[in-house]
Amino acid sequence: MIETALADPTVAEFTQLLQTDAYEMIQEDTLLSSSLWANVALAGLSILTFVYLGRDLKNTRAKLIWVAVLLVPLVSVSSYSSLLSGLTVDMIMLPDGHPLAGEPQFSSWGRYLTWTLSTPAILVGLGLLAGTDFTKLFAAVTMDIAMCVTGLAAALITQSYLLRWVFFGISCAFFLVVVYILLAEWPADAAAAGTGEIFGTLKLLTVVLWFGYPIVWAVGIEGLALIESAGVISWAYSALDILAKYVFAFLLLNWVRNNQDVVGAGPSLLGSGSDSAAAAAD
Ligand code: RET
Repeated sequence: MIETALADPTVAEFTQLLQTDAYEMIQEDTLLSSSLWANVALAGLSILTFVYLGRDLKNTRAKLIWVAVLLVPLVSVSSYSSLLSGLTVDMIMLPDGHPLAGEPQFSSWGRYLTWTLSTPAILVGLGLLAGTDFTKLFAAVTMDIAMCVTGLAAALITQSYLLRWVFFGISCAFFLVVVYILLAEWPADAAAAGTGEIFGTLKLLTVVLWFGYPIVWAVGIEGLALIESAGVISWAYSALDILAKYVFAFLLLNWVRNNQDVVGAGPSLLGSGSDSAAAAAD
């Protein structure tokens, strides 16, 4: 059956037509394309700034945080260029039951894909700042990747409206684990490492802004379609990105640069000794 569909030239032509439509839609929609260009420009500026700010970092942990922070605009510039070039956007047909079913709708699915790389970098930066251990960092990063991948699935499902929301729910569950780690686990680690104050500010910024993403998804074209303009939705994500990525990363790197001694004195990521050594000591 799949072979028959693929062999049918009308299916291939239809898909290609939708992709061409998506690319042309970006070019013709000033609101939409400006939301993408703004991020390409700011990501470029951030890369230059962060390279400059990281030039004389001394200790390993500070350098590691710098690598994580620098990854954020590096991924972003690739992400937004791919969106602009039409590579990671499509027109998709939403399933029956969806308020916009029956009409091809714009989807910038590449966003979810690139969050799979940028959000772990943010969490690695925060986890290192908090001086957390490898287990908690691993849990936060893997749950976060699962959140992005299931979010991508929710956005791409076209056969069932209900299934879109099921995947949205699964993604939210992973998200809540990340929020739990940020709010309940890492603050104590940060206080012990002497980075409690800056961690508190960045934690708050992160949690508040990250909640904005599922809200935009839910009210936008992908979800309930209360907002139907692809340009407005794209600007909402782009504005969140500007604050959650570049402003966040700048604040983190700037603090690390000015407090290298505190950062360097934090505990090792793998703890002070092995579990067997600890057990033997007990
Ligand atoms: C989705 C939809 C499904 C449910 C949830 C979502 C959460 C997304 C988040 C994205 C954060 C992105 C950032 C990017 C920076 O590069 C996938 C929208 C919970 C929290 C900070």
